[in-house]
Amino acid sequence: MERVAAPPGPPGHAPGIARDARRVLTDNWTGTSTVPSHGLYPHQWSWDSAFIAIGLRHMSPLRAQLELETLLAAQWRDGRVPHIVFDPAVPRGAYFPGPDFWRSSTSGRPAGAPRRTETSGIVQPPVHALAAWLVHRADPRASWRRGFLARVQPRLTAWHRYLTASRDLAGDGLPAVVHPWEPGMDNSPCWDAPLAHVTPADPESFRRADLHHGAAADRPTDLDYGRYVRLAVDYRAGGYADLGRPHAFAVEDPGLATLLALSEHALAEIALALGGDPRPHLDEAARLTEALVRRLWSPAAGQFLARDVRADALIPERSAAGLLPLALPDLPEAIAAEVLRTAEGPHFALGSAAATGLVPSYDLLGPAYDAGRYWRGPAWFNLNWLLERGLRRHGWADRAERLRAAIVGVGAASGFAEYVDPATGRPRGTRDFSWTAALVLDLLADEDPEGGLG
Ligand code: 2M8
Repeated sequence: MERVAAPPGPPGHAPGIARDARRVLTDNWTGTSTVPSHGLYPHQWSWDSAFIAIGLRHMSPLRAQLELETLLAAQWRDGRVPHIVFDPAVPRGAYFPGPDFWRSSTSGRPAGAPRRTETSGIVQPPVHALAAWLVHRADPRASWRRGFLARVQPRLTAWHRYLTASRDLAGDGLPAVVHPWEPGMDNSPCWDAPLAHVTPADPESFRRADLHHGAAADRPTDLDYGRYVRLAVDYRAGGYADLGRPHAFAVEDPGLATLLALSEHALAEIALALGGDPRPHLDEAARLTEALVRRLWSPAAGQFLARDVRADALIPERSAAGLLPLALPDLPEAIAAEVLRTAEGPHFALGSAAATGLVPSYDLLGPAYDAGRYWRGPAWFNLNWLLERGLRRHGWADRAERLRAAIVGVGAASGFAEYVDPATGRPRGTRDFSWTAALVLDLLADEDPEGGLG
């Protein structure tokens, strides 16, 4: 079995890794933001930019601020932060679905899409307030000088309000996603059942661009792609309206809800720093955590599960998103202990000496597990970075340290791969992937990793 090199020692012993990670972020910088990777993803992606800013702050706090401000400048009037901001300098056909597909400046007008910037019409998880707070703390003087927090605060608040108001499709206090790309884990087996009744778009009606850059065996199938296109076409036809219209796909995802609650904690810190009242944000974070436990916690599974809103039922598939609530400061300790037990058990093998120590994106024992295909098994660095925070948050410092070393070691040895086989560390997807480099850089930095949160 091919195995990737062992993790390195403490942060100070890895100058070569930090240098290589910085090089990736420099090469992928466009002047106002960072592409996830030049070939496969040549525009700005929403949650990528948040993770990228978290790493960039260690090499250029100013660039990290710009990264977030560029994204937020494309926010729609209804508060949504689009999942892609298209770079007009990139050839139209370089990525599908591109600006000609989403047609945000026309089809998105009723929802307040910008007139001059083309974007997609769906969203991704709200990691942005957390990123903004961490970026501010990296160089508070530079941040105050530019009025960074004061500029981003209203936009971040409107973004959260969009998710809690316009996306509470079940009326149960949790935001729902209306497309499998919105939780960021595009082709997770969790979406197989809710997607099954979606009629795929005619394969002749679109042309995939991803297969020019990625191996077909690593990427979603044509059938799934047809369904993604159908859902997006229908959403566009409805003017990207959320409430009061039917959605063929509507799911509550524990990963997205966790990141919203975590970002509310960050908004509380931001409000306090700006001389405001943190309480509304702390109350909102507590409300979200309570709803997460009430609606998505499965005592039988020992983890959080996604909920199919149309069927009003939990989806019986284990995704690593169901472990992420560990990152929440106010998660009841008994539940946190149970989640840890599941993470370290046979389904996820966190810290396993027989593997890389990274958690897979999907259940190692699940019927759909595939070590190489996108979000159906491979280990992703952003999920592991969030888990590392969760372990530390709940006082499991030794485990956090082992996971930190694994992320840094496997990330660097894989050439900052987009994702890896969780057993062997074999790189998959694209290389020199921005958020892998950024989060490795972040874990190499010697600082207070909590950023004061909680
Ligand atoms: C992947 O998603 C895009 C669609 O948004 C794609 O497959 O073309 C996902 O891994 C997503 O989480 C990520 O943000 C994006 C860019 O890295 O790529």
